[in-house]
Amino acid sequence: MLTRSPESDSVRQMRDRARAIQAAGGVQQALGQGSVPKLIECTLSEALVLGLLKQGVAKYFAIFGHGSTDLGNVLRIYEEEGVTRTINCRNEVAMAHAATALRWQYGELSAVVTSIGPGAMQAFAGSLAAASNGVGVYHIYGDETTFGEGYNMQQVPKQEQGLFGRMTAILGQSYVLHTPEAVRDALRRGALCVNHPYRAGPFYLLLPLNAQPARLTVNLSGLPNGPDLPKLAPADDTAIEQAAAMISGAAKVAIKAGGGTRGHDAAVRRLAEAAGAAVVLSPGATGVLPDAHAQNMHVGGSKGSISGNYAMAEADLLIVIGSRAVCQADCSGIGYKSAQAVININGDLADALHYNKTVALVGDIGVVTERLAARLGAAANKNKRAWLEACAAKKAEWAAYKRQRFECPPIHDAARGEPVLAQPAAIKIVADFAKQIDAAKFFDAGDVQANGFQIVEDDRSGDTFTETGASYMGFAASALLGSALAEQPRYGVAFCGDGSFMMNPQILIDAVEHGVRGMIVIFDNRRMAAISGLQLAQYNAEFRTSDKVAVDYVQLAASVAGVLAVGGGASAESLRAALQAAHRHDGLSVVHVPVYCGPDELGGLGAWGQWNVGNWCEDMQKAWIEQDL
Ligand SMILES: Cc1ncc(C[n+]2csc(CCOP(=O)(O)OP(=O)(O)O)c2C)c(N)n1
Ligand SMILES: [Mg+2]
Repeated sequence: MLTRSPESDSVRQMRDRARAIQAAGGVQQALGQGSVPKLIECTLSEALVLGLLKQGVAKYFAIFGHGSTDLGNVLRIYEEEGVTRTINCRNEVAMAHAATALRWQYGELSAVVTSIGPGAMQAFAGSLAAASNGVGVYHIYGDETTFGEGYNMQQVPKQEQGLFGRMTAILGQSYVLHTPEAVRDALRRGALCVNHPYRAGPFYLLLPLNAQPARLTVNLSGLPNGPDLPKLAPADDTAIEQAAAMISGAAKVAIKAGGGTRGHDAAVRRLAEAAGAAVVLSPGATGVLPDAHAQNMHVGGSKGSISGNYAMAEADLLIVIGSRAVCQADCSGIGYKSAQAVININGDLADALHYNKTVALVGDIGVVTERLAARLGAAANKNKRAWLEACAAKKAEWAAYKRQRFECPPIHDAARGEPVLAQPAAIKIVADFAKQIDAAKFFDAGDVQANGFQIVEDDRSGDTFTETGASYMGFAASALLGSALAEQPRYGVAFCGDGSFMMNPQILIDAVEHGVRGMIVIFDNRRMAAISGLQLAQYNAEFRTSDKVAVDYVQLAASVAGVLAVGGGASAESLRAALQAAHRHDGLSVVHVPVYCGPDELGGLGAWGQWNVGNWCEDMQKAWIEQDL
């Protein structure tokens, strides 16, 4: 039995501070009222919690260890006084994803807390998703002691100091809190990193075991708030006018809307309509233009679509907005075969100058896009009619192609010996259901993700969160946990492959423990089919991308008290019924859908672009060298 000893003076002082902050409604307010003095003496752990509070961070995802017990004790007391909330998780990769999703979906900034060593390594791995999608999250890891009295268990076993700090600094920005008073500087750097206007990412705070309980005098007024930055845009109209003239003079204009356009729906639409441009979406930008909008050509890129890739290949003028030109988005650099010039709208100088022949419009995407649209004359879109008609014909072709697959009856599956739904048909049913119940959709990797961004028909950004930056298997299911700490949680549906689900099944327990309402749909083709598909396409043979172990996912999920698990069956009707039953459950539900895998072409949605991978590299690179862009 664990017992608590009476609280020491220092703990009582900490509790009093927490109580005063709670009563005042925040650190700043408590300072204003004088209920907490500006200069206090406390531990580094508490100073960090107070500094984060000033930046609006009061939510923590944690797996504690010997590397974070002191910080854990502060979080316990602050939670008991109603100031912070900490939820305990079961896998650091999964909780890093949850924190990423909380910021990405709801805009709520939080911190991930781990122990030293393996816990930190796992959270660090998971933070690739935050880094790749430009999502700001604080990561706080226990770190080796600063006295160097000998190796600490779980540190990197080398005669070198600060190795975790160096490792993490490669992926994001990092600060080793070697000196407790440095917390002020660390939090100033962190605030900009996690709130950066166009390149936010993870900020790692390394907390040495012996520094956590070290006491310091901290000036609460001196701890930095989050940055309050104005939107930036070009100071004069020279480049905007140049871009407007290029648009008026071009016959075939395509806009490539990257992930940075999310949330700038109105500006993108206004520019597209004023410019008479076909809009091609990056996989992560579905919904930025309504699906049915005549100028929405759907996704374009290595996977792409008939219409999206047509518009990319044929456009003579390319307008890139908020894209960092990831291989999947621009066919590894050879997607714009006819483009004579580029207008690139981006906050980041390097991204804005990624292509040659570019007029770079550097600044806030919404502001710059609106300014360019306003500069276009009423006639700018008049000479684009033939182009938009050709694009519309391709969109109709893509719609018919998709419809054939959506309406495809169950196909005989060799592994199961019976007919089951093909993955595109099953995903479409679930995506339609999610729209009907106004749920957020999450995707992570594999054919489920690729088919997913080819299928979803969003009318605004913010309805789909597809982790296209890192395609991190396990993100989708884990992302549901973000809602556990959201102020106003929205029902979410995670679309998971069987392979991806088993990367992070911890959500089954975490979701119940922390009261998540949502659904996981497992599209089970008994393999990592996206990779089997690549192997077959490239080398005509698959290798080690499937196994022979039958798993009863319904029984597995149902073994967790509080989870409702249902079989989706083999038909559209049975799947719809299962989704309804699952949605009625007030908590986490899991729907298992067996899906077809095999050579039938109705089992997939095809790949319409190129990719610099495997045995395609030689041809791809030759084409890349020969093109000027
Ligand atoms: C953590 C992680 N490991 C490996 C990969 C490489 N990878 C991409 S898709 C994929 C297979 C996905 O299988 P599954 O989730 O079952 O989806 P399916 O393609 O079968 O629909 C793999 C191994 C990855 N993206 N993430
Ligand atoms: Mg699979």
